[in-house]
Amino acid sequence: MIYPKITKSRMVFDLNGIWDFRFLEEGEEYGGKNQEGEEFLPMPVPSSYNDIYPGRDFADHVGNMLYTRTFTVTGEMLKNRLFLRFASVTHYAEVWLNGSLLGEHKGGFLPFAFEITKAVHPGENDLAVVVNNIVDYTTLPTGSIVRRKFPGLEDEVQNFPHFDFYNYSGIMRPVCLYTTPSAYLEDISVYGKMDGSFYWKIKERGEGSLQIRIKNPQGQEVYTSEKFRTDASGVLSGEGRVENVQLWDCKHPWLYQLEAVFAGEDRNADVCQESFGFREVHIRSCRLYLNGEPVYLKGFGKHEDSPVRGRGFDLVYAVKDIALLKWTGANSFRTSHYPYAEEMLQLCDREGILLIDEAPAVGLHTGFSATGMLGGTPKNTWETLKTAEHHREVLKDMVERDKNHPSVIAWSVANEPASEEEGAREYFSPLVDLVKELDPQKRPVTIVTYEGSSPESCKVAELCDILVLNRYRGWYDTEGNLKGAAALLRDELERFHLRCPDKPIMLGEYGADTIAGFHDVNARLFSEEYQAEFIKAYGEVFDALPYITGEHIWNFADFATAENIRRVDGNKKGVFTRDRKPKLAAHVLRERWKGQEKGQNDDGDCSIGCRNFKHAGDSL
Ligand code: GCB
Repeated sequence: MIYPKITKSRMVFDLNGIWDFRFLEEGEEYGGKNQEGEEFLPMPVPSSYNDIYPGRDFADHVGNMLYTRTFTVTGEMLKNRLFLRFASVTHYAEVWLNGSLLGEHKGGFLPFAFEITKAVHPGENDLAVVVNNIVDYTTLPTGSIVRRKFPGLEDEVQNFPHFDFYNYSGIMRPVCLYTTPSAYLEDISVYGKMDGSFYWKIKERGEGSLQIRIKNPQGQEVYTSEKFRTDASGVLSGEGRVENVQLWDCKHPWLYQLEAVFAGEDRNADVCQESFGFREVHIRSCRLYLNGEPVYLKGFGKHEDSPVRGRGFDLVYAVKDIALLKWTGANSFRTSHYPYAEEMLQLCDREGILLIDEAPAVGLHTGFSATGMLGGTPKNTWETLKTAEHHREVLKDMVERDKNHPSVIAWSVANEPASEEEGAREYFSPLVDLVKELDPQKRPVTIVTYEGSSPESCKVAELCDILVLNRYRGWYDTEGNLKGAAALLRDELERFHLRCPDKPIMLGEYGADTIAGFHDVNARLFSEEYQAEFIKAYGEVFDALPYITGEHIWNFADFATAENIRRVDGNKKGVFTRDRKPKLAAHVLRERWKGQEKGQNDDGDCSIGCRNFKHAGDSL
């Protein structure tokens, strides 16, 4: 899917702003028409709707809500094809245009578009979106609906998310209209290798001729061709090579641009540009390599989360987060637990940040307790869940959307599923194969696993190219005893290494809830000192084990969760507070990560080979 950008042939019109908003009652159908006397509230788009107005009933509404607005179409716009695009609507959208149903979309974190050329007229047009925020055993992420009875009261419907982040919803990412000529480019796929060779594929609609141009990071044209192959399904492809290639890495994230010019029979050419990098990701002998150099991943699990806007996309927070990430000396993060906004990935391409791009598949575990926490033993998860088909769809859409980003160095198919249960391998094996088949670059694929899935019980380790483990020794168990926690951690990592001696292993999550400003000389639970000591204790284990290829701390910043007695005003495992102020741990990490940088490279290269792999090599 091509990101909407103004080009020589395309216009883009922003539909962000204040929309009209109201809840639909249980059982109320929208039907394409506003009713007399309906009252609407102003609602900013993009944003999560939840925290905009006071009231628990408001924030925790379960079911449908209605967003409406009008927009004007000009005669000039209708000389082209016109599309309506949503970057995400969480979790389900039914889109109505001028009283008729245009289409629907399931899945809250990936874009979708409809051609509306024939459905609009010059002048004002009515747009309405019915949004549903229910999570259950058919959605990703998952959840459960519970109807509770209270004496003397009406039944109450509650929706329990099976995940530890607030179920923010609404139109949370930008909405726009864009135009294309009648014959147009539908998708561009492109990547480059270290030797300067590059490969592209284009899906187009309509007959026409194609020209490909490549510009180097300095804007000079370095390649042009009109030659291509056409396969049976009409996909055009080709390859080429540029001389003196400037590789993409964390220190020098050089971006090239492919320009495709597709001229239809009316000679009205569609022109689109796509950024890409020349870089290679490999795994060899339990190490991850970027452009042939071992890379150690330093960073965080994150969330798209900030005060007031919830999960609503916010460029200010996106840029600030990358700045803070770099300030700590981090080089990477995981888009836990859903694909992030496209603009964030573009920023990471530009800033040289490495990403593990995660599907919104969290909560695939029937042992979740009503508070959304992993509280029980999973039972028949893989017979109970009805997510397999939707999981395929979101993986397809995620790879389709994000394939060209050089910052994406690996895919995560799911977070903390019941991977120790019978049926897990059968569920995941076709999904991992699907990602590999769809990804033109064949990047590493992982399934992020939790403590219940041990080296002895995990059913999916062999499916993963890299083992990404979430561990909370010293927090959810062995709490307060960091020596014991470190010993348990090390023992488990050794057992995983014995089982999969050739696979790199990294910690995808480890962390401790920490109340900013809460101090204790004895490093007690919840104090800033405990979080700092926790990070140091884990760091010592990693440094002693050569096959450890990365450390992602949970979490970059404090974030909102569903209310429950294990959370005080949200999840406080942030190294930064929710408003991005550093806790003590931020300084500790900065010292650790920036220190490694100095030890390794005098010129301050934080990207590659941050850990000393000399001894690691000896032991392999
Ligand atoms: C996990 C989950 C993450 C939670 C975290 C926690 O294992 O992957 O979503 O927020 O633990 O803080 O408990």
